[in-house]
Amino acid sequence: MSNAFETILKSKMSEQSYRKIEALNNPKVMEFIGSFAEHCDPASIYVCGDSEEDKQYVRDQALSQGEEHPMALSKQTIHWDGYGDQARDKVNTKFMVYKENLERMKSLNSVEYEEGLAEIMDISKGIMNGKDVVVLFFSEGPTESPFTIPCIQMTDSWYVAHSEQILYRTAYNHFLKMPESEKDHFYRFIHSAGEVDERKCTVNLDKRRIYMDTQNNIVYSMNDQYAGNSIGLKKHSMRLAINESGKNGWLCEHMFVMAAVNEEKNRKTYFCGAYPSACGKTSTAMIPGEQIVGDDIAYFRNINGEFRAVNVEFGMFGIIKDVNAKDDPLIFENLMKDQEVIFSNILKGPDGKPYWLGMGVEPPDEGFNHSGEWKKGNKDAKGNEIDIAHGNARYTMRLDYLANIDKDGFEAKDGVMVQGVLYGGRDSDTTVPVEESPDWKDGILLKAATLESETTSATLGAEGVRKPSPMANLDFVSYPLGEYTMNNIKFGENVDNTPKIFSNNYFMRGKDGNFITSKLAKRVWLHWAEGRVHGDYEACETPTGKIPLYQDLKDLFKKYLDEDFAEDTYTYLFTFRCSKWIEKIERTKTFYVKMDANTPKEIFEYWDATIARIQTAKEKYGDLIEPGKYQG
Ligand code: SPV
Ligand code: MN
Repeated sequence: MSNAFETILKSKMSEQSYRKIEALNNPKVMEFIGSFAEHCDPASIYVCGDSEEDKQYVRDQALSQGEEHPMALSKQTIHWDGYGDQARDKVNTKFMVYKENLERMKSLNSVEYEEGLAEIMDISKGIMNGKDVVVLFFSEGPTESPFTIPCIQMTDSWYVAHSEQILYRTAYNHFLKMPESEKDHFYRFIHSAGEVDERKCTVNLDKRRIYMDTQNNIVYSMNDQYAGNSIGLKKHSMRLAINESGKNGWLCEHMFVMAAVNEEKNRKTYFCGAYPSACGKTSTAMIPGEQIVGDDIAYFRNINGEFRAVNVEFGMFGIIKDVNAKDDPLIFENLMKDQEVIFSNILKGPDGKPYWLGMGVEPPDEGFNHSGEWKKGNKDAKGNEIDIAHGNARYTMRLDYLANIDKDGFEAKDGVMVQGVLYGGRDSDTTVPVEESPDWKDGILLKAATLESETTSATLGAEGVRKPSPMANLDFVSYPLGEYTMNNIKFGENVDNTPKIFSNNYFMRGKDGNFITSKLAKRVWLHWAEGRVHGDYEACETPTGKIPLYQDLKDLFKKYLDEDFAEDTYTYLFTFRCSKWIEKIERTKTFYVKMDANTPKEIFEYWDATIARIQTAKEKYGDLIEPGKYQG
């Protein structure tokens, strides 16, 4: 195949690499790689296939280029992002939007298309100068499945490449086999860490830009390394997929996928769940005794009338803070083994071992961390003492190392059939620990759209402030929120086996301000939901759904936790709080008006009707309605 980029690509690639892309016989792939080879001007380009040899080459490069460092255990490595590049940059992450769509997208962080393109092309011109670049092929979801979205990543960061090889399925062979009719459909990600210092950290953070073009399925990420900013396959791809799914009748959600295991009844029930950050998402997916399929991103498709889901990813990019032998034994144990893990932004001690916050192990007084050479008491430029590790420090690890992986679900090309969807917020005084929605639409509008998270002492600013977090997906929803909410409703209503929706709240506080139940109680709420899916339990009505009966929870607490669950604790936890609920719905209405003035009227009408129903209940039963009292 002769092509316009043959000369430049041959000048930067080995014969073997060139042959690999030539074999794909895909002009759009050539054009993508060729045009950025010209524009970003790297010294060399390596084309990475699916072989173990290629994967090893990427690992070796990450170490030899100095982006990762060895640890005492030979298969583990550590990477540090720059001191100012430790989390997602929300300000400089923008949608590039055609003029005619600007009005529709105005509540999302957007830049006019031509203006954004000119800026990003200016920033990226020659940015890879002198660098060795790698091109990789991946799949979102299992390869060669109804869920597959093929992706190409071109990056000058071997840490990014290495992370993606752990987190996603490689798909060079999938690209090789793509039929002619599908050859145009893949996502493109171009990334550069830009100029780096002697620690191999990005220097020009003021020029950090993450620009998304959902109209052409391409994302440009420049001058960053933190994986949430740099990795195309994770949150960038997610925004493209949310946009595409919205047009085509499927869904991309910020959700875990897991199986609740009922040994007594010999059954496995799949749940998906969305929780804003720090509200229990990973710990729910990892409840001891259950099985995990994925912890962050799910695609939903209607396959022959069934609601089916896949975990988009192959690994996990998990928060490492507070992972310790007591609270997260399964993850902790894997982080202590000699197997492939990339630690990021934690301390490498003089003994070559990893140390992080909340590890439950006494850390040394010196070593290397995200600030460089570190000694206890060191201060940063602002005079703040530098901790041993960053609060958003992470581990990157394959999911199938975990003993609790659901192997069948993890590999299933058609995904798993979902029977329950959980939405959980952080709420000290309004919602009950578990409540079932009367139907799907109600679940989306009252459980998913109303999700909120309260600020904690761990975040800056005032404590107890409620932040709206519809579907826990707000950072990634790439078209207007009202439309997205309607698409959620339609998807669930169009399948034959519509799952039940449940809300969760693990954070209700008692009159003394303390949490009422232990972290382990999650398992009880999950198993009540599991039982409801199969018709095992009766429930009592509230103005917003159905809650457990005391005796069933008492039995579940005994069975799963060997705890005696007191009836007055039940009554307190499951009391329906009328005024608080009305306030919550009012806050949601205000937020939707702000986010999407075109939110369909039927959504507001539904919320208003709910408020009226709660108001009537309040007049009849009082502001606080104890479980069992409400009769409609
Ligand atoms: C999240 O913030 O939701 C994450 C981590 O999963 S990041 O990759 O930064 O998005
Ligand atoms: Mn996430």
